[in-house]
Amino acid sequence: DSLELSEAIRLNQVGYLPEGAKVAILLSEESVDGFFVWDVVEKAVVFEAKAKELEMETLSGQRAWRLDFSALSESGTYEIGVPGLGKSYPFEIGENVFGNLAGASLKAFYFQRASVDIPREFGGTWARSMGHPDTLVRIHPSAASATRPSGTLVSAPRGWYDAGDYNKYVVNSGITVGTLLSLYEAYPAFFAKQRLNIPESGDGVPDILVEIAWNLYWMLAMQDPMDGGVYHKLTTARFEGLDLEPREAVNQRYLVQKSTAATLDFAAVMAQAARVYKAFSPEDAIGYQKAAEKAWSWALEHPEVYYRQNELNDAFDPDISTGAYGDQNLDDEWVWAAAELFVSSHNLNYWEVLQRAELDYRLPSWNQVKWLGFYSLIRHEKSLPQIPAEWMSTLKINLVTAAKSYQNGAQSHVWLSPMGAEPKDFIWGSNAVAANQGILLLEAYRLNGEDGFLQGARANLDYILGRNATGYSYVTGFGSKTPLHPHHRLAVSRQDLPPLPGFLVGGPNPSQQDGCDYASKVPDESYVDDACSYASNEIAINWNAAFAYLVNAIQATEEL
Ligand code: G3I
Ligand code: 9MR
Repeated sequence: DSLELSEAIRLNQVGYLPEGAKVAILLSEESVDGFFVWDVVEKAVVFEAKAKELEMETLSGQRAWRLDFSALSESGTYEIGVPGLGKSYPFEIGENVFGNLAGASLKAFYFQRASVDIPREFGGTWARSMGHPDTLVRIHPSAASATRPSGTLVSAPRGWYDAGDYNKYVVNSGITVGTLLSLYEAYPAFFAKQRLNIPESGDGVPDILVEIAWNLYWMLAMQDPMDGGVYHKLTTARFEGLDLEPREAVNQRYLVQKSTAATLDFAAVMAQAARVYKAFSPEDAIGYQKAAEKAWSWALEHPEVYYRQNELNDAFDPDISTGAYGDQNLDDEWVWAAAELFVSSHNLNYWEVLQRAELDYRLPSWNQVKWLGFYSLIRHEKSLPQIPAEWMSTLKINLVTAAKSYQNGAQSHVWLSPMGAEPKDFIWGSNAVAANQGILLLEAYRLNGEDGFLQGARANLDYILGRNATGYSYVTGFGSKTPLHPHHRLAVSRQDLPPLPGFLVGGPNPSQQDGCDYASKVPDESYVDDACSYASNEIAINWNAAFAYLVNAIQATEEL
């Protein structure tokens, strides 16, 4: 009880579910004997065990010890104590330990809404005035067409801000919405009950779907009604100042060039939305399906319209310097769109495209969306008798094999999570790599019920929430040591408030493209909680979607 706090004890700062693995990692060059778990409320030691030295060292060469208290399953609030060394941050054990976090990870999307006030009733401390009505968006010369010449004003309101910036990008919106719709499709019973306290709540539609519809409304307006092509993004020419509130960020916004990537991602999302919303708003569902088919037709006619921002700037004014999301390989976008359209329509034309696809596993990211489509095929397998059993079984074997290899990776390094086994995991947005690995493991668990896959997914949640090389719980507002200065305009412009809660920051990224002042270059330590750092400390909707999937699915699985 009299021990001082020690940051050398790394653990999930939110907590652990009652059954299953509960492990903390202690960094210590000195030999460690035992540890204990202290019940903060009862003021009593409730568990004692030996620390076990790990064979591996951290990437920066520190000695590490495994503190395993899996046998403790009683609900409560605890701290870990190591005699002579210190105590951990507090954490909980309980059946609903991730319930609030699961909700907050989705409520975060509400805070990202463009074109609307966030009133106190729903935003609490983070109430704010609306910004970006987006009713007078200008057609950029790169997007000019006969019916919409350069300078034409188009209305494309609502949607979510992409990230720390205020722009809206179709490609990144695509994977975000696809991930969230799949989360709903995988665990509908859980979402029938979950409440997010958002304005349109309570009319029989699950809140997660209500929130997603806010973004679908905007996405529909990104399609040119004349030809079905989809504009790549809605953006200011340059990023707005970092300290501007939405209402103060008033530079002209543009619709920029149509692209095949945006159009295919749009087709995928709209096709998935068509089947998901059918039961709740049949008219919207019909509109989504039509939009998807129209987009697909445009893509067939324009299969190679890439978004290349430098070339665009050579040809048109004003120059555009905001997020590019410029993907130069669209094989995976075709597969994703074809898969979602096939699941929703059963039209064999789409199956022909799928048939030609390579079935190798690829971890999803904004520029690699193939397995969003394959997860959907697997999820809907029973309603797709047209697919040959052998093809389907190869797909599932590839999924399980990939999951197995991530699961094995967890034994190879100090943090005992699938995340971090490979240095290549540490890219811009590495925390979303962890989340997407977790999603894969959960998909594998759904396929064959092997407990190791579920434990692997949970280990990545442990990693994200504090059992890692920096000791941060990487989600704003959840945990004891958590980002206070995210690269998030909504937060930077309101220094009087704590950062908005429920946001996953990008995480360790040794490329350090922002040139900020990092304390370490070691891949898993290369993170700085400074608003300067867009390469390690920004927030983004695609990352939050993957995280929301992970934490909601883990909580949902516990409640099944
Ligand atoms: O594709 C190459 C790969 O071949 C190479 O091996 C690897 C080595 O690092 O780099 C890969 O390219 C990276 C690319 O992402 C794809 O992963 C680039 O280095 C990296 O700089 C790039 O980062 C992207 C970043 O924008 C800069 O363009 C992030 O993924 C992306 O999440 C981020 O998105 C931004 C938006 O542009 C603007 N809004 C905020 C958002 C989040 O930061
Ligand atoms: O705020 C921008 C962030 O959303 C992007 O991810 C990042 C990389 O494209 O760029 C940030 O904007 C910075 C710009 O690139 C360079 N000048 C400083 C800007 C931050 O205020």
